[in-house]
Amino acid sequence: MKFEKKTKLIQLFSGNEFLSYKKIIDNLNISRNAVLKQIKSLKELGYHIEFDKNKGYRLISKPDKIIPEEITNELDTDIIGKDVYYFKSISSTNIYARKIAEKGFREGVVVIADTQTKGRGRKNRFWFSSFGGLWFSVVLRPNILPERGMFVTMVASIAVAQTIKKITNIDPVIKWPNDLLINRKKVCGILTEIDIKNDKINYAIVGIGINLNNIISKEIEKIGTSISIEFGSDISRIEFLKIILKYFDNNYKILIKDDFNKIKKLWTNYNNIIGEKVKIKDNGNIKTGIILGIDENGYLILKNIDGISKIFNGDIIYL
Ligand code: BT5
Repeated sequence: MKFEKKTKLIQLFSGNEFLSYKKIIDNLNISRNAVLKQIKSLKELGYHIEFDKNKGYRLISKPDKIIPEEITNELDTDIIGKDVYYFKSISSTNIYARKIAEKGFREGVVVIADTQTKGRGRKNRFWFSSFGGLWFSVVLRPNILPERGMFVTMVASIAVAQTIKKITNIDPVIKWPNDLLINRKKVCGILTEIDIKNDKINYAIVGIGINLNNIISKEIEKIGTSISIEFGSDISRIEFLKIILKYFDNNYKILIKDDFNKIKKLWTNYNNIIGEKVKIKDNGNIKTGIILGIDENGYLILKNIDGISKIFNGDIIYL
């Protein structure tokens, strides 16, 4: 109930006009005292609200805090982002998302945290997740063949690329299989974990880590950068996230309609790896060759002296 009122009040304030007591009371169907309480609680969350005794209340600025009601407010999606779970700090959003997926929560749930103490990359590598970045996971239940699971990562990476382009006008590059780069440095990594039951995808957890306004720690300075560094100023985390969720929802709907060609096309817009000479490392196994493209399952097609090989995991090193 409390949650609904706050959401309504935030919606009312979106118009950027002064709101009289009467208007708030009529819309929220609460007492004058309850209005004061709601305003106080918004202020405590960091909303800057001015008061004029003749005109009423007006919203001056919103905090760059992750507030679930702000994410769901006017989020125009069909599947992703209907439910949001927020944590100030968590071990890993992927771990929590997996727990709730196991419990049978519906698809589209977003788990987000300001910081992660055990943020993970692939193969259990550490993922730096300090305040200011976007660290979140989405629970999905795509009805596609398990061997096409890589497309889930692809639709997420395309959504992040589309958002970067829309907000900053910078053209990021998607580096197969799960990185996004700006000026050859990593701004985003994606960790997709898929659970298969009876030869079907039971759930997929898509963990997305984006260096937005966070500081890049010394350990990764040479390989990583943030979007705010490349853009030149900080960006609202909530706005950025909402645009990603909208693109992600659109791309995901294309995926579950089985339109893989359309996804491959979108993905190719942010990719120029075809024809590149690369080395691919996977668990001590190294392959060198030229990239011919990706196949119908999203696997990389590599041409080397032994012929053609298909690769579904590994780290690309450009030669
Ligand atoms: C990834 O792994 O790139 C996947 C990262 C996924 C993180 C998200 S955050 C929300 C969700 N919850 C989690 O616990 N994880 C997901 P990989 O390709 O293995 O890259 C890992 C490597 O990237 C590390 O070994 C470092 O070299 C580098 N790295 C670590 N933190 C970074 C950061 N913040 N920015 C850029 N590079 C980083």
